[in-house]
Amino acid sequence: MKRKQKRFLQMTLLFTAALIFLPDVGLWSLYKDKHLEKSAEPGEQQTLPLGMGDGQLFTWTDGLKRKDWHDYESIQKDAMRSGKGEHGKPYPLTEEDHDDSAYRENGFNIFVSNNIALERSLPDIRHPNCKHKVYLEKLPNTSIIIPFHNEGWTSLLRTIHSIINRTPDSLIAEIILVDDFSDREHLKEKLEEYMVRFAKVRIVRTKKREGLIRTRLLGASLARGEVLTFLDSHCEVNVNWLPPLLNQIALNHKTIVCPMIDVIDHNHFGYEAQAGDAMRGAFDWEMYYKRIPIPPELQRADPSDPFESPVMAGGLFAVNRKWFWELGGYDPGLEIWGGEQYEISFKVWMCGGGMFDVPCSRVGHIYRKYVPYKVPSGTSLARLFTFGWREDIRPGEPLHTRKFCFDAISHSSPVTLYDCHGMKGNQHWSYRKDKTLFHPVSNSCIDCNPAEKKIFMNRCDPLSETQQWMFEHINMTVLEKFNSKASS
Ligand code: UD2
Ligand code: MN
Repeated sequence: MKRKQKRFLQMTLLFTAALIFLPDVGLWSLYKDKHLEKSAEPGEQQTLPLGMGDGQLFTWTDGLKRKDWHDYESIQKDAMRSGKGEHGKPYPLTEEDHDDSAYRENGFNIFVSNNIALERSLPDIRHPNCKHKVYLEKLPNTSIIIPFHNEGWTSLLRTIHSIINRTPDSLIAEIILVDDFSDREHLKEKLEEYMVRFAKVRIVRTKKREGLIRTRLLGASLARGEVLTFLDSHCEVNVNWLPPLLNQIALNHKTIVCPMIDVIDHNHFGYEAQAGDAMRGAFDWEMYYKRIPIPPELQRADPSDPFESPVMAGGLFAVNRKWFWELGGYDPGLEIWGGEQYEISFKVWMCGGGMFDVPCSRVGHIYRKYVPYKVPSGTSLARLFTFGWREDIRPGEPLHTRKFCFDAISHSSPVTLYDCHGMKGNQHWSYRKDKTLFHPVSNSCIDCNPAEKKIFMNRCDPLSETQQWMFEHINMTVLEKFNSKASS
């Protein structure tokens, strides 16, 4: 073959190879776009093969452009880190480090917090599918609102550093630290001086102790971002945590979204998922927040997709700012701590919105050993609503905050009031359809002597007038289920 011909052939081959394999211009890119257009349902998130996300835009059949929001530079930097507590590993504790004095001020081990890096790395424990998800190219920006009351210095700083390092700057409108009348010295000028290095951080302070609900409200009232994102003051956000939250709100603004809340151990600061990981929020008769498994009929084909949750844990969520105020924000009458998560959750559902947990967004939170801060005297944290039916019987107001319960020890004993123990047993009562109050332990019913104004236990006799009681607001389904359980 002549030299010229050979060169020509070489060039042709090279050109063809380029056409096929170059990521942005070649046939490959044509194939890729077509493939994406075909396989994506409108509004659905798309899974991409590895390595396809570098700054490219993908157009969906809904006409919206999406991109890979991962910050690979920061991921790389995190991967290189080494030291105690890095990659979310437990800090190696000695006996002395465990001393109770380390916990007293914060409810978690501040010694350990002080000894691990403020910019420590975390393990990426998201579902593998999250690595390939793309989100809207145009996402709303957000004000990140962090209320704090006497927070530890390093736990607060680590919260901010993790946000700055793991959040695309263009998505942060501002970070508002709202001080709820703390008295610790490090939270005054020292904090202001430290935060000067972060252009987007603002510090505002309440004029008296308001509690976390009104403190969040103050932050929200000053916020200018399109979305409000609330976090506790002892969190560490994980890789690419924000885009999946904002994406869900961008698709429907009447949406509240929560990240998966991971556990930062209050002893050694090891980082891990909560037991059972993705679960739905619920509450019990005492209004205690609970997590329950996602029922089979609600399992999604892709477990990394957002799923609906009836109530949120409380502290970590994002919401469209205008919609938050349309919902009326929080009830400002709620004191210090607790209950606000039910109020906002119920309003979301009752006002035609929805609430989602987003598995591809993960944020670590230090669950304390005990509550370290003082609650002003006379403040009731339990003023809420209540349910009209339960297994024990408590006298007084219908809020069930009294701590005395009906108690009987035998089939003929008087009915006494005793501290509620919640262990059923002698305080376990059945409201029966025949209007008697049955006591499974003694196999007898509550009877009374109106003349002597006394109540006592007696052999059950549904025909006896003195054993007839008035029940209000009965849920027959629950009642029957309960009675059948009690008798079996
Ligand atoms: C959970 C929530 C929390 C909140 C609370 C009440 C999570 C992870 N945490 O308990 O966000 O919803 O339930 O329902 O979902 N704070 C103040 N003023 C106060 C008391 C607290 O500003 O008087 C701050 C505190 O510094 C923290 C936040 O409010 O940043 C939440 O308080 P917490 O951490 O004591 O509540 P937590 O996590 O036990
Ligand atoms: Mn907290």
